[in-house]
Order: sequence, then structure tokens, then C-alpha cells
Amino acid sequence: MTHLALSFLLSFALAGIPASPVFLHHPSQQRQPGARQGKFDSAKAYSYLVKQTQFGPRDPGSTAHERCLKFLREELGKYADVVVPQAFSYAVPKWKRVQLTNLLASFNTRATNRLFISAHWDTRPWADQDPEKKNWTKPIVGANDGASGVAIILELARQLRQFPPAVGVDLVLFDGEDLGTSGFGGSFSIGAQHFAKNRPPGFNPRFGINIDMVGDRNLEIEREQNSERLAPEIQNLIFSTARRLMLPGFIDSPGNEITDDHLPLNDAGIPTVDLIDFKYPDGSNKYWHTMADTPDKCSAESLGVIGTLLLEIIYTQQ
Ligand code: 1BN
Ligand code: ZN
Repeated sequence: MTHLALSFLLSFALAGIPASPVFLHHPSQQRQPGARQGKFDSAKAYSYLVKQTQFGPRDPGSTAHERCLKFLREELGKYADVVVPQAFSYAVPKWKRVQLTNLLASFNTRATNRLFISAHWDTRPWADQDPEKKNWTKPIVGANDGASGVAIILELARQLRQFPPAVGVDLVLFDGEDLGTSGFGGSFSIGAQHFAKNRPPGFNPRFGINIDMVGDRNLEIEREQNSERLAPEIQNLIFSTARRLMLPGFIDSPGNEITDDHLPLNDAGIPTVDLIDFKYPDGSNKYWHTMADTPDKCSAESLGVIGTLLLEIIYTQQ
């Protein structure tokens, strides 16, 4: 066990949080030392998106939430050097107390030069933007708002296993992103808030990229405005890389200002950008927080665009 992995474990144990990380032996022949970096497999990522939606809505407190967590832990455990769950409970105002779990999957744990990529894995318990009032209390399946970012992260994990990066990479899956009430920014991003306030001592990345709602078939990524203010250099790195790779779906102009999981990390001093397409499927944003957020509104190609960008950024860091 590496020193860093040990310190992760110790930190969780000392914090009184049950630490039961997944350690697996990875045969070295799985690695391909000759090649510098792999090609992001868009079809594999899309299959990860569908797999999550097949559990059903993954709202905290549901059986599907529990089952999906087990799947995510096991899948990340196949590829990462170490996977550490961070479990805690949270009383949702005017609802119920729920058990939440963030997952931290680390690669190249010895490297001190690190970056992180994150996404939320929970889905919203209430389709409160649905045109039908009867759906406002039903949970959403969250193909785009939930599964899309996680799908990309799982495929990144697979690639990072095969092609070890020069820098350290932490993949973080946040829980409890979507338990909030519109107009009350602090009521969202509960998992990211908890993580930022209870950072494992080994978690000290130079910067981060959070991905959310990145599966829309009609991909339109603009410069999210909080990121522009809080992490301009990382935002520029993203848009210059997208331009260099001639990736479709990147629109280099000001976008919305979004309250998302990047804010607590920026508050903790880690410059973090939110990559989000808040025009789902267009400026009407009519599928957001509705029963219509299903896999048919997403595409493998969109996941591929974001995955390709992230691989390029990871493998061009020294
Ligand atoms: C993103 C996806 N968010 C929720 N689901 C964050 C958000 C919160 C965006 C409030 C707009 C308003
Ligand atoms: Zn949402």
C-alpha cells in the first residue's frame, strides 16, 4: 500500500468514518507501456450511462441509489489504485434524513502534481420542472443530469488503468448534488460541500474539472460564469484544447452562471471549472428536472467529445 493510500485510510478512520476501500491486484499485462494514451471509447461510456439508468432513479434513500453505489464502487475498484468511500448522513429540509456517500478513486497516488475530475452520481428526487404537475413529486431517471458525467468518469478510469498518466488523477463522484430548492444555492451540492470541508489530507490537486449534464445529443458547452471568475486559467485551458482538437459542441462565449459542485471546491482554494450544457436540449432547457431526462435524449458522441477533451488535458499535464 502506498504512503498516500495509507494516509487516505487513516484520515477517514481518524474522522470516525468507516473506511472500507476496495483494493484489487491489477495484473501488469493489462497495461500498455508503449502507448502514451488511449482513445476514449464513446460506446463503452454510453453503455455505462444506460447501465446506471437501468437501476431506476438513483435518489438518496432509494434501493436503486444503494445498488448503484455498489456498482460504482466495484467498477472503479477494477481500475483505480485505491477507492475510498466517504459516507455521512444529511437531513433534507422538509423531507427526510438520507445516507450519502462520495467516492474518491485515485490514480498514480505517489504523484504530488495532481488534478481531479468530478461528477455527481445521485439523481433528483423530484421532477419539479416537469410540465405535468402529477410528476413534481416523482424522482427523475437522470440520464443526462447524473448518469452522463459518471459514465465519462468510469470510461476515464478504464483508460487511466491501461495508460498510466504522468500526473496524479483523482476521480470524485459526489452524492447529494440534486437535493436542493431552486433559489437556495446552498441547498444543492451537499456531497461536494461535505467533501470540501472534510478533505482527505492526501487530496491536494492543483485544479479540477466538474462535469454535469454533458450527455445531451445536442451538445452546447459555453463558458460557465462562476468558473470564468474563479478558475479562468483552467477555463482557458479547456476552450483552447477544444479548439485545438476541433471538438464540436464547444461554443467559446459566456454561458449561464450555475450553482454546482465546483463552488465548494473553489471555496476550499482549488480552482475548479464546471463543464455543463444547461441548454437541454436547447435554450428552452425543457428536459431539465423532468421525466423526459432519459437516455434517448443523450448520445455516445457527446460523451465522446467530453471524454476526449479530458483525456487530452490529463495526458498533456506534466
Ligand atoms: C445542475 C444540475 N444543477 C442541478 N442539476 C445545479 C443547479 C441548481 C442549476 C440550481 C441551476 C439551478
Ligand atoms: Zn439536477
